[in-house]
Amino acid sequence: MTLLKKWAAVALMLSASTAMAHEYKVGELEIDHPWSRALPPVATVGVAYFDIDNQGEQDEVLLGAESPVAKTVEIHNHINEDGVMKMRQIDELTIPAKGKQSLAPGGYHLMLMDLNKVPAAGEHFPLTLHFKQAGTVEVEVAVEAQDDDKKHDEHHHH
Ligand SMILES: [Cu+2]
Repeated sequence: MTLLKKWAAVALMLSASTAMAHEYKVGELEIDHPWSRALPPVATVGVAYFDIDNQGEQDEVLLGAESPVAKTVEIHNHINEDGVMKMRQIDELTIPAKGKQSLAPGGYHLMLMDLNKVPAAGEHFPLTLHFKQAGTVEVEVAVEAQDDDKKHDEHHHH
């Protein structure tokens, strides 16, 4: 009985440390630290960012995504059009063989359209990713409070 309890405790610790690492593996892919910025309660769209590491010998392709917090999820890129940064929807995103792809502010990102729930800082929400080879994987997106730069800016406005 005591031994069983010990094992249960170990299992619990292992799952807790896995959650903290916040990294997901599917096939040859490693998806690292999915995150999103906290949004104002009136927000209608959101974003999700993460890094994808492709350890495989073949290019991988992100085909799409979905989340219960949004009506649809689009893959977006930022492009410079006549000196103005604009977001543009793309059909798919390639992660080169033995390479990496970053979804980050100012570049590729997942756009959560028509939010039916605005996730607050400190919360997590599920996001399902569809890959051409590796198939489907569900990740948890961590909603982070506004970054230090933003806080810094707000401070200056006062
Ligand atoms: Cu976008």
